[in-house]
Amino acid sequence: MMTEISARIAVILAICTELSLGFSECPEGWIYNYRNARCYQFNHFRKCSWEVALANCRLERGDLLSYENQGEKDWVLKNMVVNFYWSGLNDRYEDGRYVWTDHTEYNATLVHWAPREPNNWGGNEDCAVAISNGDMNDMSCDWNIPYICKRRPKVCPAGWLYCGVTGMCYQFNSRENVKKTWSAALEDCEQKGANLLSYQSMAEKYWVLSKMKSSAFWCGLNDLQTDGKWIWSDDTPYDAKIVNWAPGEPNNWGGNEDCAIVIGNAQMNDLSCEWKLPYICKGPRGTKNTSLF
Ligand SMILES: [Ca+2]
Ligand SMILES: [Ca+2]
Ligand SMILES: [Ca+2]
Ligand SMILES: [Ca+2]
Repeated sequence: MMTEISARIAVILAICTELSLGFSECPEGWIYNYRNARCYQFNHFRKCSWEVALANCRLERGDLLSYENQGEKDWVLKNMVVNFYWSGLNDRYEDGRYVWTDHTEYNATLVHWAPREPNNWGGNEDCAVAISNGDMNDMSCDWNIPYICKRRPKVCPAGWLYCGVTGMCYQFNSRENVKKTWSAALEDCEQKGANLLSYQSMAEKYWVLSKMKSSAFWCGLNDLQTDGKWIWSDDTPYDAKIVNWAPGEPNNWGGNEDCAIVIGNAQMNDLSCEWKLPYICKGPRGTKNTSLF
């Protein structure tokens, strides 16, 4: 049985990875390259000097383009729509010694200069452009030309896990001293700019299960308003296929079970909301204006 579940999880996680293609972990206007987990901003039509380009990238917690491996370079070239862009490659500190601004190691195979380049024309070419045919050329840093920025994806606050499938952050609160009743758990998540866990897709559910390691956690599912009518606290639509109650559940035991837990075996159960249990917050979908994200 466990093997079957693990196999199913493995399959769905594989699908997750594929699905994550459609979800961006990057700031608006940046595109995600899932192969190396980096974000890129292609400024095809915004032209500026090399120094301004570098400053612009750094303002957005990034750097100018670098080539770390052939796969990355191929991907970048495919996304170019004009002939050349500023890269982070430069020899401003020591003529002829080229370095990347983001400290990527210089790899002569990847850099591949155009014929007779770098020629340091006029003794004044210290910044390199990446050409759409894969070559590079040194130019005067003062030219106003398009540029490409590169950065790491957005990360979650410390103690939260990022799910590429949903683009959201999750906090698993399972330590003995943080267990809470359902409403106290919801309030805690809201104060963090989040909400209790919801499942919007099977992919999300299996991602959560893969991080859960055993135990049971409060999620946002409840029938507090109308008994038997289950709703998610963050207004995610209820989907019976995704919820998957344990056999004989929800049984509203003692007429008093209105809050649901997620269990490590992918099933759910209704319990009295007064139990103090571990809980999972999911953000940034919050009902209060405070936000960590
Ligand atoms: Ca030079
Ligand atoms: Ca040149
Ligand atoms: Ca109930
Ligand atoms: Ca029950």
